[in-house]
Amino acid sequence: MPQIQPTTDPHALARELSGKHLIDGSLVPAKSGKTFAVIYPATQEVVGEAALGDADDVAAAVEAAKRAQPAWARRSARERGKLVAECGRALQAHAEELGRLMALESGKALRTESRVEASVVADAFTFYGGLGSELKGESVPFSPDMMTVTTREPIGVVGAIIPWNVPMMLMAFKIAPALVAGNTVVVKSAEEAPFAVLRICQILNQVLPEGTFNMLSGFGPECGAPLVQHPDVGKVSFTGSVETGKAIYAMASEKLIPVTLELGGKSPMIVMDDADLERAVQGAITGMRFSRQGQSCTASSRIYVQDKLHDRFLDALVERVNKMKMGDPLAEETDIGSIVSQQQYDRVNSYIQIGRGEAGAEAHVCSELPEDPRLAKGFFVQPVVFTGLSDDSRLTTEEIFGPVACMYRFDDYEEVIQRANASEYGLAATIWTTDLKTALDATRRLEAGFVQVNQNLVVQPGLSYGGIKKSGLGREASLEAMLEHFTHKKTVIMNMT
Ligand code: TXE
Repeated sequence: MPQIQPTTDPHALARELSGKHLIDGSLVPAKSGKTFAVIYPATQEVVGEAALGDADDVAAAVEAAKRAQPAWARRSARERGKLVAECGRALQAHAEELGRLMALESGKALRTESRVEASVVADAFTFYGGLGSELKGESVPFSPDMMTVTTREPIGVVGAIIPWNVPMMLMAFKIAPALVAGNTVVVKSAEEAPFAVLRICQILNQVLPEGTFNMLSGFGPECGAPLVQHPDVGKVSFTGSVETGKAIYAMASEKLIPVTLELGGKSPMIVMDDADLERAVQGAITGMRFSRQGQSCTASSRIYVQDKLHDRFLDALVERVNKMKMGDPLAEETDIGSIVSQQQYDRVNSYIQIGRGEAGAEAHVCSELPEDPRLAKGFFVQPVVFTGLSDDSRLTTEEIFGPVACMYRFDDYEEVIQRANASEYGLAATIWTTDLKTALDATRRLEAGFVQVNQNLVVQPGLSYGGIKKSGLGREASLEAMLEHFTHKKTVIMNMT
């Protein structure tokens, strides 16, 4: 396989990757020959055509993965790990190109978002590559005449379905552990952002054996559903909406296969009166992922600020967000890029309209829309901080997935814990306080899979990540994720008598 060279022109790369799946080590067109358009959401210009996958393409990709799996599983876990770590190094060499391609197809700003995502991807491969020797079992002292041990076995072919908001990172958190564990993989990319992940596959393809890793582009019902339903797919890992997660869970239940579901959130951020104001405001900006137009499942979209600090916090937040520059996602000076698609743009705007119409609610609109006429058709939404929303407002209860922060005033700690937990979701939560006792109590009582005190770190390789309640099932990004979600445990009993 000739080594592919990094390029800095994302437009040329999108054209080069157009019309292709990656199956069995080769870039191939869809069996139907059909494609669909991919746009630059900052301008709506068509940047390429992705292969339109369907059940026939799924069949070919799963067959390739199934054929490759036994030989891959026969390699030692450490050897698989070494190859996965080598993928990490290759991806690092392509990080800039991947960041640029991501900015082009998703509208996420290059400097603040897309480039950062590309480096986490390389990091995830490096992290999991080092975990080969952790695929170990236990010895159980069951009887003096018997040797009783458990081993970790690969599941077989894993199906991964990814969304468009951080597709490269979410793909890495699925496929790197799956591969180290001895599985082979078929990924379906998100229709909005198929090229950067396809480029990653091309890079992996230089290192990994043919068929271990396959990628299809296409739409959910036509390409995602057949992948979940395919009889040879033994596990599905999905990130996306609650509705689609439920549909995938139902399909998987027909086959009785395990699933991991990461389904978004409505994460609370609690700011106590004694918090460090500066840090908390910065935490709200990072936590809301304004730089990604709020398109984050962990977004701190419900911000509860205690009475005494409330007004100062609001002023400081609005002032800071006002300083963020919205503009061309590919330009270095841009802090905030565009929303990913017309559909998401309409959806976010409809929530803003609902909020504006709510009695007592006030919208504090921040930052400026880009003036550049080239971006006139782009899906840019000005960040909004709402105050005065009711606890049962749709903006309080539903995931908006846009740059819309909802801020609430509270007086009493017990009251705010209840309000924070009064959500169908349970992905992330943060508390900001200088009182250790309050901090510790909150970490115990907040209903979320990921709780942080005085910080808002993004997902990192090594830290288990996932939600409770409607935020999903299972964990990602950690050693536990590899062991629990990409292997099955086998008990082996040897009678020595
Ligand atoms: O999600 P979908 P969409 C939330 C967020 C967003 C909303 C809608 O609130 O506004 O979901 O986004 C594939 N069988 N999140 O419509 O439909 C689809 O092709 C198999 C939160 O983009 O869930 C894509 O690859 N697959 C989230 C993936 O599922 C199917 C990230 C996600 O699409 C399918 C994204 C089917 N029947 C959106 N239907 C997070 N947790 O971070 C669709 N897909």
